[in-house]
This record gives sequence, C-alpha cells and structure tokens, in this order.
Amino acid sequence: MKVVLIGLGQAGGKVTECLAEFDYDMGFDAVRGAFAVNTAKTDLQGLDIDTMLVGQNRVKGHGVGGDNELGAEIMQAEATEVMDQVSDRITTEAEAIVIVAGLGGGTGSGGAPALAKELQRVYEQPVYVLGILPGRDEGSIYQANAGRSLKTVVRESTATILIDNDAWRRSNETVEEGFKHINQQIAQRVGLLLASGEVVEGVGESVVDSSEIINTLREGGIASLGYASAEAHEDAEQNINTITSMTRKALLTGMSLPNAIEAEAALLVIAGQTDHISRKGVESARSWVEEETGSLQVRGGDFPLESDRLGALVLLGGVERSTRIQEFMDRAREAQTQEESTDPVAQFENEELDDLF
Ligand SMILES: Nc1nc2c(ncn2[C@@H]2O[C@H](COP(=O)(O)OP(=O)(O)OP(=O)(O)O)[C@@H](O)[C@H]2O)c(=O)[nH]1
Ligand SMILES: [Mg+2]
Repeated sequence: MKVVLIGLGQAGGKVTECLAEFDYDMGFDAVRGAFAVNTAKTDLQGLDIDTMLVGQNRVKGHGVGGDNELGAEIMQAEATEVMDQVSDRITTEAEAIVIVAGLGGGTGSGGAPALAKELQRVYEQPVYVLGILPGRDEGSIYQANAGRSLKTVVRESTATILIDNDAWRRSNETVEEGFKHINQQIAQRVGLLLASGEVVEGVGESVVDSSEIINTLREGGIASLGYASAEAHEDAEQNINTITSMTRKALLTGMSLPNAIEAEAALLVIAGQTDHISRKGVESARSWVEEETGSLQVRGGDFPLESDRLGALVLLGGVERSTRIQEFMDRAREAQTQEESTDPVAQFENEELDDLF
C-alpha cells in the first residue's frame, strides 16, 4: 500500500523517520513521502526527512509543553500550510495518508485529530492515524491528553492504529533506549504491513493486496497490529506447525495493544518464501484467528519475501470494545479528573472525557 506519512510532534517525527528508513533499506518503496511537523525547532533538527515548523507566532519554536488544546489550535490555524507542503506527494498513486503521533504530548496529540479532519475533507484516500498511547507509568497529564486525543482522533480518522508504549517494552532499559527499541518494532511491523500489499511479481491468488488492508481497517475505529517470526524448514509440509504457532504468538503475545483480541475484522499475512508457505498451515491458522477474535471477516494472504524465516503479521480492525481500551479510557478519565481537581467544582460537573474540539 503506497502511503504518505506525516509525523506530528517528537514521537511522530522519530517514528516516521524510522518507518521511512525501514521502507528504504528493505527496498519496498511503499512510503512515497515522509514529513515531520513540530512546534519545537530543536526536535526537527537532525531528522532525515522533510521537516516543517508550525506555531511560530504562538510558541516561537519552543513546543507547546504538553498543552494539546494549544497543539490542536495551532494545527487548525496552519493545516492549510501543512497540506500545501505535502500535497505534491499525495498523488493518485498514494493509497492512504498516515498521520503518526504520540497521543500523550501536546503537538502530536492535539495536531493529529485536527489535521486528520482537514485531510479527510480534501482527499478521497483513507486517513489513518498511527497513535502511540503513553505507558502506565507516565504521568496523569499524558494519560488525560491521550484519552481526549484518542476520542477525537477516532472521530476524525478513517481508522486509528494504536500502539501501547507498554506493549513491546523490555526490562532494564532507560526510557531513551526503550523508545529506540519500540520505534524499530513499530517501523518493522507497520513497514511490513504497508509493503505486503505492494507485491507485483509472481502475483497469485493467495498474495495479499492493499484493498485487504483497507477493508480490514474500514471495519471500525481502532485497530492493532502484531507480529511473530520463526525459522522456516525447506519443505513447506514441515512448516504447518511453524505457521500456526507463529500466528498464535503474534496474536496472543505480540500485539501493539495487548489483551485486545476481540475484533470486528482481521487480516493474517504470512511472509516468507512462497515455497516455504504451507497452504494447510495458513488455512488452520486462519480459522484459529477466526475463533479467537470472534470475527467472521478474517482475510488472509501471502507476502512473498526472500528470507529463510517465516513471519506472521496480524492486523485487527474494530478492537474498541476490548477491555484494554476500556481500561485505558478509565485511566484517562481518572487522570482528567485529577488534573481538574484544582477546581473542586469541575470534578463533579463532568465525568466524561471532553473532546479536544
Ligand atoms: N514510542 C515512542 N513514544 C514516544 C517517543 N517519544 C515520546 N514518546 C511518547 O509520546 C508522548 C509525548 O509525546 P511527544 O511526541 O514527546 O510530544 P509532542 O507531540 O512533541 O508535544 P509537545 O512536546 O508537548 O509539544 C509520551 O507519551 C511519550 O511516552 C518515541 O520516540 N517513541
Ligand atoms: Mg515535543
């Protein structure tokens, strides 16, 4: 699937750069444009993609300091300039626009729903938000910001692909090392998903197509992504169990939103050398995904790739009813109340999370 990436804020810019690099290094050419937009000048320096500073008249290049209402206002005021900058890349060839942002901060958190709204108004292509949820141990302002942003982003985008910052965390890591690792994980998974719909050589019936990604994401507001890989045997018959156990691992322990398995729709992509892929393995993995997710719409396909390993990529669409999302929204609601608690009256007036705009 050919896409244009727009990273907003610090996390958005870094993850976008990672994704563009992965796509380039692998020679996939699914990323047709990569931009980083921020209110903080220093965060744009050193990024190896096109950059754009916004909100200069409001914050003079110093960032919005976690104020996502200000982040939203700045993007609402400057969306036209941002869209002018990216419009050359959003040709008819581009199949989707992907906004990338950390939902817990200010610039990306507020900017993502505001830009999604404008892009949806102007373009026919789907507008996806790749949103990053703060980890549990991040402060209440991050949780509250992310809750309000998520609510608004789901309303304004075609689908929101969520990454929980706790999902692929390893122990004994500094926050910085942790981010670097998570960003690489995101780039690999999202990069493979985008590239999987791009194969043209040796197209067979079983090869996955962009439209299958789009249809899976069409089914609902929130999506998640998981991956696992394993060594392949030379003989496809020997890979039946490899494919089913890899698929189990991807769905049960490898998702970007852990413990959110109930879904409206799913896509199972098996990546690897075509003569390593067992049809029987693929079929049984697919019916297992059907059972686990409770979805009647489980699509599937191969992603032919020169490798001595096999990979299983699982995309779930419509996971918003999962307990993981409910838990997060509760955490965000509680955090918003805490943030408002300087005004004792406000606490009782509103138990709901406010929309950002
Ligand atoms: N996965 C990942 N998350 C990050 C990274 N950097 C920051 N975050 C997360 O993103 C949120 C903060 O968003 P930032 O992108 O730093 O904020 P911003 O959009 O630049 O907004 P302001 O700095 O307030 O203007 C927090 O929840 C962080 O945990 C990163 O490199 N990778
Ligand atoms: Mg910042």
